[in-house]
Amino acid sequence: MGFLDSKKIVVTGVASDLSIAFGIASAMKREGAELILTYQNDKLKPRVEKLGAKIGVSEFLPLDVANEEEVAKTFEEVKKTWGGLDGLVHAIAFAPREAIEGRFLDGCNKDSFTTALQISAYSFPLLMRYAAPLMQGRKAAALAMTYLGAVQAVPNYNTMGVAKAALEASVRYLAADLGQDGIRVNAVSAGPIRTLAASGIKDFRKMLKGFEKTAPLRRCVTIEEVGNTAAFLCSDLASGITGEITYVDAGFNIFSSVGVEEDEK
Ligand code: NAD
Ligand code: 0WE
Repeated sequence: MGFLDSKKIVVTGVASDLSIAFGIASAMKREGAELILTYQNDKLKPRVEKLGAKIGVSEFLPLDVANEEEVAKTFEEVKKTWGGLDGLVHAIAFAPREAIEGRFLDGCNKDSFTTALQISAYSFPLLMRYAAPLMQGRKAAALAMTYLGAVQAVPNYNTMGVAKAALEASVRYLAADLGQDGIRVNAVSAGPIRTLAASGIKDFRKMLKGFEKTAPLRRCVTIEEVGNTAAFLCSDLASGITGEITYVDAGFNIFSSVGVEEDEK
């Protein structure tokens, strides 16, 4: 049937039908995976259950990465349900508003920096501490979502860029550490997509317009495209790939802005 037949995968980060995680879950389901979707809190629970039902998923667990006890409990439940785990998708990010707008130093304080790094970066190795024991001896794979702001200074992305840099380094250290257990660890770096996390970000529409002008494919990417690449990276088709950051961004990252006129930027 599909290239993820009989794979058991936990997908975090679904909040709406625009969520990148929803694109990933849809692609994975289409390719034959069995999924558990996690939801951040009780407010999101009914929404995530409804979205799951749309794509034929009926298993859900609570997961707030700020609550380490809950993380432990949730992976206990995964173990009870499946006995093991073939895949984990991390599609979680949060920084206080002040940390992702305006001048970098104005929004970068100990609290905002700590929160951004805790929720958006530390949470990946945290989840892997509980997931890895369930992934032993079964060609498992983990995947995180990142953004260009990790490696280039993108206006306004600010402290989130620092967090994504830590997340990308975590991908490499996890890959180095877990390779001996047959566990692969990768990330997808997506181009800008209008999701809940992007809504309300100042000048996001302008950014999308500029992106469409510059990207080799002259358009934005979709959650379906990100989903297909994520599904591939978690499948045995990608058995030789680990520690890698794969760009799904219509080629945007290959360009430098040197020579771009001020009013075209
Ligand atoms: P989204 O708002 O749909 O998803 C963000 C998710 O993070 C939500 O489901 C939310 O519940 C979850 N989350 C936040 N804090 C959490 C916590 N404490 N515990 C558990 N879950 C928590 O937005 P999205 O754009 O789909 O974001 C998913 C991932 O993709 C993020 O890592 C984001 O940085 C990344 N990304 C987004 C874009 C973009 O332009 N939208 C581009 C590249 C990468
Ligand atoms: O990773 C992200 C955004 C993640 C995010 C979004 C929010 C909005 C609501 C993290 N924290 C919060 N906190 C909130 O209070 N992206 C890759 C999307 C994004 O965000 C930007 C971008 C892009 C692209 C912010 C500034 C500039 C570009």
